[in-house]
Amino acid sequence: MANKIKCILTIAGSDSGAGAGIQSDLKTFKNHGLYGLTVITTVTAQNTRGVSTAQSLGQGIVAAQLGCVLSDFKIDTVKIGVIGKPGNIKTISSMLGKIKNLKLVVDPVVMSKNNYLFAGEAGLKAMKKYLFKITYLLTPNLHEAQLISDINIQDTASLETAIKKIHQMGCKNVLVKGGHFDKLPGIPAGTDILYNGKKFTFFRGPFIKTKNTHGIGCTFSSAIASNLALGNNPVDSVSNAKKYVVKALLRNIKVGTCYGPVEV
Ligand code: PXL
Repeated sequence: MANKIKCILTIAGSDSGAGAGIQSDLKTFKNHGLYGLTVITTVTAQNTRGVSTAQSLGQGIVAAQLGCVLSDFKIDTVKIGVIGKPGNIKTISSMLGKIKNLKLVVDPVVMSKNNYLFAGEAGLKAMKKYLFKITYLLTPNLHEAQLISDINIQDTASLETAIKKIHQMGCKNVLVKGGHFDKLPGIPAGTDILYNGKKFTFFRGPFIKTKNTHGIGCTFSSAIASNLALGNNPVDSVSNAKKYVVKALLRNIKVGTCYGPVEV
């Protein structure tokens, strides 16, 4: 008898430094006992110092990868990171839209730590038009929440208004990650905020001071997706994923010369 294993898919960019994107997603899936599948949208040339350059793949090869995965493996949970060409978004959304009870986690990555732009205005516009409608859980950071909502977030009240506005764009759950909340009065850094259309849940956690944070956003959202794939609800999924990320931050591995990756 063959052993069964649950599948999960990431649609994202490749990081040659293996700290973020496809590589971090696969490690996270493996650590959750899942079989990870990949659709690569963009190839980045990067190391711990940052992204040097990147090339997005054409819509044909992206759609072909997704077609091969969906036609052979049983998938109900998908994580999306860097999406590449804005034209990909419509195709990916319509292909994923056919999956019944899809649990789709979208990390709306706009730029890398060293300001390499992954999604410009056209990308954000396409996400709003096609992707958010089928998104189960969106994981923007403070900067991305501001860009998506077009609200200048300065305090708890404006943050809550922005989250509600993003929720109205169709995402069933919105989680704003608190890595940048040291710049926001009223909310302790290290707090993440989830909104499900009815209530806000605050996840408090330690704010760990380390330089080695590369890939933290990817790891957090793929740990959430892994928990959803395992059947946990959104609140438990975020809570478990937060513990996973804290464990990785505390491990604080040192590879490369600059911002080392977050890895359990
Ligand atoms: O952390 C955002 C991110 C996502 N995906 C890829 C990246 C980065 C940041 O550098 O390179 C491929």
